[in-house]
Amino acid sequence: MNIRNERISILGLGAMGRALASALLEAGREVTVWNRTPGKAGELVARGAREASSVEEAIGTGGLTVACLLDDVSVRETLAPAMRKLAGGTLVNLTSGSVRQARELAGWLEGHGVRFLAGGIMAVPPTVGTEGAFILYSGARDLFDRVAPVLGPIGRPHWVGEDPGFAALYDMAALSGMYGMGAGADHAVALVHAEGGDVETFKREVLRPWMEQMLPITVDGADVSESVPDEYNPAMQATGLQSILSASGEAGVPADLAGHLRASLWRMRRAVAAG
Ligand code: FVH
Repeated sequence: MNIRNERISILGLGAMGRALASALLEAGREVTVWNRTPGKAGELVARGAREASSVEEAIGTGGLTVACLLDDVSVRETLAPAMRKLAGGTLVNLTSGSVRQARELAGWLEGHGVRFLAGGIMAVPPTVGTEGAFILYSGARDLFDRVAPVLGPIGRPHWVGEDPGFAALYDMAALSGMYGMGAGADHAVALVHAEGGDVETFKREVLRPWMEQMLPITVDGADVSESVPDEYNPAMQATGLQSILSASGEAGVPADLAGHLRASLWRMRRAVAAG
């Protein structure tokens, strides 16, 4: 069989599971779907997917099993009764979780004779299968090489190492960056809204170009040490953040994020003062 035509079973038809199934069907893959609560497969079945009435039935269609469920607990609960069926097969877990959970899941599955690849989805449901989407994978390289062309249609496959915890590690770290950026953008918009500014004009003409200008500098400059670059004046930065706090207070907008950033800058100032 052409590897690209390997059958794929998807466990979980939440927003993400449905987007994955849709992208795979679009690419002509043979897809079987299962969801704990029935009734979510209608549109996918109309487009050619097969709906399984149990996890065992979904796994039993052969090929690759992909889990995209709420969390690690739901993955364990879903797979546990079906482990005998899964033995000798391959599971790709695209459910978000922690590094330890991924490593323990790998051990549990491998103990039952299941080959395992951990994943992290760098996309949201509407961007699955689009040019920018990519999927982090970690686990055995030979397994990644087999799986990558099969699951390629959901997003560019990117292997991050043999350690099954690494996909989760990079996933969580990247999400942390995204949430920080998102919280900053939300706070910016809340400020403009509270003081009577035109939010849409502000987003288009100020926030977006400003964040686009700063994004590469922010990512390249991210640092785990408390060292301070020569051109960076922590006293000025801390004073600037105090101005954001003041502006937030005047507008009646909570400023927890700016407060945390100011605390971090004061740590830097102390580090500089201590030599
Ligand atoms: N949606 C997103 O933007 C993000 C993007 C990055 C990756 N995440 C992760 O993807 C996993 C699934 O997310 P989702 O968006 O599909 O989530 P929901 O729409 O809430 O669907 C949850 C599915 O999980 C099933 N489920 C929940 N608990 C159990 C359980 N104990 N046993 C079996 N299945 C369970 C649920 O089934 P049901 O409620 O319909 O019966 C849904 O199929 C997730 O890890 C994100 O962090 C998405």
